[in-house]
Amino acid sequence: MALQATERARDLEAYRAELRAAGLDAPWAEPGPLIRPKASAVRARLWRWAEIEPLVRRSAEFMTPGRGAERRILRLDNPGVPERTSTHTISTAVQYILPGEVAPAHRHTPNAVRFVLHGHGAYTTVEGDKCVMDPGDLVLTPSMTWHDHGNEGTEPVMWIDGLDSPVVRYLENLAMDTYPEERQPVAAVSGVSERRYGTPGLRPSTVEPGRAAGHLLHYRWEATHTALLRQRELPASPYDDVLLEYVNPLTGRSVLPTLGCYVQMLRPGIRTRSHRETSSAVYHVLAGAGHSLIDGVRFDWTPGDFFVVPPRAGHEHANDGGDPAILFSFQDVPLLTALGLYHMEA
Ligand code: GTQ
Ligand code: FE2
Repeated sequence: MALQATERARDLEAYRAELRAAGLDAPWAEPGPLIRPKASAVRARLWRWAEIEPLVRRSAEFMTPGRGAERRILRLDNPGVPERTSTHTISTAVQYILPGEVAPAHRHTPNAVRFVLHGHGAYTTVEGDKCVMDPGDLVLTPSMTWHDHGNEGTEPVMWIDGLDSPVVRYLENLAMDTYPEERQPVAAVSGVSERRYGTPGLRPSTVEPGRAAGHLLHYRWEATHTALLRQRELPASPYDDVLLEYVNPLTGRSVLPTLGCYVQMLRPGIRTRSHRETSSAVYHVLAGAGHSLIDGVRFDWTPGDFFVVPPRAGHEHANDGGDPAILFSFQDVPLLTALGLYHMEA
């Protein structure tokens, strides 16, 4: 009997060696279930603006954007996530550009978004459409659209970049091109996408050709802020209070196929109900003071701070001040939704 068992084990070993040589694998030969749940590598964490800001300013001593040195950025590095991104699907960075500087034109497969934090006078040109940006503005650079930035003002400008590069890398399609010149040509009129698509309730009957076609590229803070304030007295979500998603006005869908952008207002005294989502999020505090509980760990935040909510982590937010708290966020909800994997539970 014992001999038979040893013989069988020896035969199995030999069989498995043959499988390996044939490029095959028999998962039933290992103990445990076929589909093994994997814990998230993403950790809940907070980055303090008081710590980030001086380090961003100092980066100018060591790096100047130009040809071959594309962007002066510092990434929010999540310990545990390979490739130094803020969640497994979202790369977040703070970009810094001084008066007179140009971040040269390029294009790449990842979709990107920027949200301006400080300073006036910078622009992003997207496929020839020059978007002059002010604090609180959101500007899209969809996949493979040519884009360059510059600061034509008198003060340094800082913004947040959000990219779906971890997803594109996973899909093994990371690629980029540099434009033959520092800047791409600019259309005779600026803000073309806003002129075409920027009036709520009115849709143009023709869509221009090109990679940026059908996209509103520039969402201004004034409109965003007004939209939040106008809902101050309306019923809102028990989980997020007044939460707005930036959408493509032509389709009503997320601004980018993988990455959603959101802004929310936690009214004074609000403490939201806890929930879990299959998606992950990177939050940035625009105004107010409060805290979030993420899987039971308390993170106190003030303006400029960033924090990450990993997939399936329970999270709730509280406004601890007397003024509205405003949070901006990048979330991979559209990606999970497209895959039929977006779920939320209280
Ligand atoms: O501004 O074009 O944070 O290409 C990372 C890659 C910003 C940009 C980033 C980029 C950019
Ligand atoms: Fe870029």
